[in-house]
Amino acid sequence: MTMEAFLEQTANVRPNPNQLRLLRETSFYVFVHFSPNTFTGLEWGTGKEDPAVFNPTALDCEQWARAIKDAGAAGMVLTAKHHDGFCLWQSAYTEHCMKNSPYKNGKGDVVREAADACRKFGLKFGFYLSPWDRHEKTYGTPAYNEFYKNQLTELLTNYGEIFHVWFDGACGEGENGKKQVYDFEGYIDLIRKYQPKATFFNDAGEVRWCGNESGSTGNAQWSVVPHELCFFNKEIQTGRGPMQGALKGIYNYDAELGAMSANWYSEGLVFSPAETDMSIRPGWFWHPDEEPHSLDRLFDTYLRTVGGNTTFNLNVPPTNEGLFDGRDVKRLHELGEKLRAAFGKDLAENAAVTVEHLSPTQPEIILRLPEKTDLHYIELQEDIAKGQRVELFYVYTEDGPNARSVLSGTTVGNRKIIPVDICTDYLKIAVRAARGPVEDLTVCLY
Ligand code: FUL
Repeated sequence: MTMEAFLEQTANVRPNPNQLRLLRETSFYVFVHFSPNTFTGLEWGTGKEDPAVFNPTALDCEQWARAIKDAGAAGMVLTAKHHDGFCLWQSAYTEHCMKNSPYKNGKGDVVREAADACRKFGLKFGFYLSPWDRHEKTYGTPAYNEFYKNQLTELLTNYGEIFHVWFDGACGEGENGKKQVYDFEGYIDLIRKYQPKATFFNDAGEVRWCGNESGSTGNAQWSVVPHELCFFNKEIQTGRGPMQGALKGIYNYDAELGAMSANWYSEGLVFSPAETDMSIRPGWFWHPDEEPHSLDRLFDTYLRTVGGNTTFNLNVPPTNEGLFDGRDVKRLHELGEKLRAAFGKDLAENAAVTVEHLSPTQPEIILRLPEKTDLHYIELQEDIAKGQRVELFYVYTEDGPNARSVLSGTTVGNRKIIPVDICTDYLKIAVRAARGPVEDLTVCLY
């Protein structure tokens, strides 16, 4: 294939409807890590925990949902089973589950309570089901894949609509010293069958891992990446790159995937947006002496993730009572307040906007405000339904041939939020390089 033909195909790699919905409607959601670890203080349970340790005395999933809503997040992803193998629902396939917890005399179902609370508060509900299971005896044998699929089916069929399924890539040894070969393709087929509107997360998934757990994101966040890095995306949307599929030395956990100079070597490109997952505290599970991160850190992470063309999955771990810790509830409230204050009113609505094209790949969007205005954020959005194209843009606050740009950026994608400190009545966003025609670049100002 010629470089021209490949570039044109690259410009047209598009999200499927589920990916599009996730990016547009649910780009910020809350992870909830809850398991026997909450009671034993561990981060990775051994699988030998007595189910009786799981005994929340004041469980209130509506309290979680209220706090999630307050933060401005749109969904919840609950750890239905973590690596220790304990299931937060009444699984027919294991005794290592709520059947043997004292909670509601063995009749409790935390997945049900969390799903119901989400519906009541208008949140989407999803779950994490750890493939690595340190309790289950069949782990490490083909029978385990059947066991896992049975559990996955229970979760996919009994709890209403699921928006997101989280497949942890962790693969440790089981009791028998064996590692499992996960049948991810079989797992994904079940999602397609029972929850056709759900996205799934995996290191190499339809929603891919950003490569770290600290909330860091690359400067150029591409959702269009080589298939060999995100091979659980079925549909390759281009032909083979002109350099004949010779991509080497880049892995799916590396930052800044998707640069064109590497894409030429790929076996074909897929649409696979990154998810940034991090915890509000140092651990994924609740530990009484840990404190939530500062508001500044969380807000900054939001800007870099949701405002950096990734989704943001912020973990908030319930306490051993079964409540979000008051310190976390406060922080979530502060985050919501700060987001509402920052992005409540789009000042671009008052501007006269004109668009000029130096060429189809080089539009200039000019905004004239009625008076000099303090700007704190410039937000750009490509119409991601049509693909991700912008590679380089400049921002000017003056007109004329001698004007110098005040800042520059690379990719835009679904949403690019750029913190600024500018007082101006004139702003020009000038795209200088793109993979194809840029027709629908939206600018919001805050
Ligand atoms: C990792 C796990 O090992 C951690 O415990 C946590 O669940 C994190 C989200 O994923 O792979």
